[in-house]
Amino acid sequence: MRHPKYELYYWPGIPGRGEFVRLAFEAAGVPYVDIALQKNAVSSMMKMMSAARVPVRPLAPPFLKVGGAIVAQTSLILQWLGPRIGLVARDETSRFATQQIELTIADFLVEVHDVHHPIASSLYYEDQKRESKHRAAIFRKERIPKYLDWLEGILARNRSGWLVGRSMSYADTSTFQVMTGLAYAFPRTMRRARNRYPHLEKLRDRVATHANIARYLASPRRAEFNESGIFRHYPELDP
Ligand SMILES: N[C@@H](CCC(=O)N[C@@H](CS)C(=O)NCC(=O)O)C(=O)O
Repeated sequence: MRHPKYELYYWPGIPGRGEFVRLAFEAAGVPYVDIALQKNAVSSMMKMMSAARVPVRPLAPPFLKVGGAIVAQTSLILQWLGPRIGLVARDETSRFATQQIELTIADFLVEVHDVHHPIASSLYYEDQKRESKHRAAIFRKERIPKYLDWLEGILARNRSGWLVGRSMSYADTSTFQVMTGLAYAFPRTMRRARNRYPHLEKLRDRVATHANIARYLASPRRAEFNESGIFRHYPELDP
């Protein structure tokens, strides 16, 4: 199948929200140009955001450029891309269900980010540590179970082992990224909760061992978690 040239614009050096789009391309085995891996990635991205000849320019990365069109917003990028790269079911009900999960994951990502930046993204973590600690305690106790119990319940009801329908979708690759990100940022919390999410753990392993994803994870293209991204490991936030 012939594909257009897909160019993914995102910050270099962090997985962030860009990784959710990368995982979709990698799972589908569809080639894409990762601008974050190129020289002058940030200036190319900034230029595209401020000067693209499109009626609606992106407010923030990630965004995808395909010919003269630009699609921003992670969930929308995946919704747009899913059918084009064969990473979502064909029927409308399943497509909406997949996107419902993706939008919910997007909500969760905001909360994950706000654990280490509860006051403002423009301030350093060090300047909001006290508030972070307070927020992290509630996040660990209430918010992780809220979202993961919900995902676990979907998997428990769908006998295929995937979140929607009978094959892997972008909701599965995104859930994989959430589970690995949480294990990186909150290893102690996640270890303690291990028995609570058997279906999610199985899904994470199933995605990780999918041939295309396994190849990607072992490649230098995989963006590793670090303390500049959304999922950050600060031991004091995961006692
Ligand atoms: N809702 C958007 C959020 C995009 C977003 O927050 N991007 C971050 C990086 S992951 C960013 O660069 N934000 C800059 C800003 O908000 O000023 C999405 O899901 O794509």
